[in-house]
Amino acid sequence: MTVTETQLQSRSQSQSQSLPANSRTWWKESSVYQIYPASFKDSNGDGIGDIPGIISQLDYIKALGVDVVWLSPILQSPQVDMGYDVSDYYQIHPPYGNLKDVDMLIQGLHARGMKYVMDLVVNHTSDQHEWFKQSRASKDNKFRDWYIWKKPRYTADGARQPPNNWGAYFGGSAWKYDEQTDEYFLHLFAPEQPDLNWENPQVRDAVHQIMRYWLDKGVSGFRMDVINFISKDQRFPDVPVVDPKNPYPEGAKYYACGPRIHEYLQDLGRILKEYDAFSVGEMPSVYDPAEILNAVGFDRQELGMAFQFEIMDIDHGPKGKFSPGKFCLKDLKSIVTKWQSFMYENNGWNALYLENHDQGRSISRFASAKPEYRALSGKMLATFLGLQSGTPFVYQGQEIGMVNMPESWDVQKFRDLEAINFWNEFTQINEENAELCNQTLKEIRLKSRDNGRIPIQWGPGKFAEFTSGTIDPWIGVNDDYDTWNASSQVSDPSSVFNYWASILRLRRTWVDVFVYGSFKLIDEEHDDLFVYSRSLGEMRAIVVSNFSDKHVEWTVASEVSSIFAGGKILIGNYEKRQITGVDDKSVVVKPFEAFVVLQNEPSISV
Ligand code: TEU
Ligand code: CA
Repeated sequence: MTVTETQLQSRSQSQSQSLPANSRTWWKESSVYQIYPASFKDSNGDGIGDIPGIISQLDYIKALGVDVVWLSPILQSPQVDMGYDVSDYYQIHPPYGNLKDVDMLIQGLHARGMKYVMDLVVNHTSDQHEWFKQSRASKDNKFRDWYIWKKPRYTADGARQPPNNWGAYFGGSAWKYDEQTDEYFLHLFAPEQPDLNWENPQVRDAVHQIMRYWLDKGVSGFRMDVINFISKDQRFPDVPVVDPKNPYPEGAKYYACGPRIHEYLQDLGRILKEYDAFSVGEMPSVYDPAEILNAVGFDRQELGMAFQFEIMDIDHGPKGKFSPGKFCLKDLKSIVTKWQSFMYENNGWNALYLENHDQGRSISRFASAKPEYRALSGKMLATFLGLQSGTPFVYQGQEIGMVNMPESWDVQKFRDLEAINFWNEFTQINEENAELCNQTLKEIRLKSRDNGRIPIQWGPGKFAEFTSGTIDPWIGVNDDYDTWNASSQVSDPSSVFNYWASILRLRRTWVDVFVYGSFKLIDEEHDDLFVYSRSLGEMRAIVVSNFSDKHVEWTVASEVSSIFAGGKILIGNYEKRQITGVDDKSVVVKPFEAFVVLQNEPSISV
């Protein structure tokens, strides 16, 4: 239930007198929709999503009410890591389309008042990039120093070893031996993704040139892939081995926000500022807001915002992503409060997200995909995330409540090298322990990247109408598309799609409160409810989210009881949510219920 557009529109004008604590800019007032091109819409029947397919859905994206569209990589790539292995920064991956299609996409977005943000993958390239082919050709090739080459180490009995013990994110050592020149090269991800050597000014210049080329073509900014990994500790020291079963521990302490990171980001920031461009840096393995503030502080002129991974890593166990960990609301409260308060108080900015192409679906992970709770959960999570301080990111399919792959899917249906490599290695080491393998498979199904790469469900027709052809899509389609699809939701005012659209509209309308307002956690100790307030000047909103399947009798915290009395419900995911009068000391919050109460809305003539 939402107030009418007219009411909302006329209210926004009366707010602008209040001066927010934080600097104002367009990308803080924007929301972003992330598209994974291979899985969005296939226009030519080859089972692979493509740019013309995206163009065919621009009105759908516009109807959601987002301002920016970020595409995961579309540049030429052998697709070892779905385009996060670029072999040519100036050409488009042919199955996705060509440069003309990109021009059409940019025109189509601009015509609808939206912008295109490109995924910039410059911590590493593909091993098929011409730079790397040259670099590996010989030690005196002029591209040798564009990558990170080191001599082998040897054990006492002469066995050749990698230069250090860092592990790669997709398994094994982060170093690959190259016979031709008797040296190892660094690859933090797959061996087909050699890390660029940012110490080399020619590498930095080449990246600056790539950025300018695409900005001049009408791209409005960048999502920067693992951009905090580009500066490595040049000593390349070993990491202490804690688990003898894992000889290659993660070396992030020696490359996450490394020694020269801010020097490099200042260079990028100068280019971004020239174009008033959008920027979001992906920054894994950094949990200290102060460290990220050094990159996203408004006065730092480096990046606009960053994806931190604390929420994404919240249910990782002690042995990493696919080891059992437990999602706990109290942890979520402390993480969100830390980032919301810190960035507000320090003129930084948050990138708000609960899903992307690397993560399990948030309804399955943090709420409930059970039929009776699925839509409620999608709307509750939209309320919880979408009204925080920061720029909200909606990942394709999240707006229609897509959930994880079916439990019945066999490992043969997995497509992502991260899960496949991990599962193959894990079952080899633990083949006698069936119970442990089954438990791990359950964790993979919950958190695997494939969950976010299942084709978008457009309609009830074959292959969920993702493809026009008869060729099977490159990855399986979920088995719930006959009832969960975009076409049934766009025209349904009570759908998850239209609820997301209402949340984004609330942000646009109550800019002072929901974009620039302060954040305060309410009732910190509650086990099931996440309640927070947003305020600026006299205006205050209370956002209530029930993360449980229980009816919760909530004794309204005294600090908000007055709002409950005099406030107005702006939105809720249950019909006819009534709020208590000031003399009622409690309110019953229903399973996965969310609602928002606004107090002291400026008096307006409607
Ligand atoms: O992901 C970086 C990253 O940290 C991932 O390893 C992430 O932690 C993991 O996928 C979670 O399971 C970026 C891209 O988003 C990812 O798709 C790429 O595979 C990776 O970089 C290498 O480019
Ligand atoms: Ca296609």
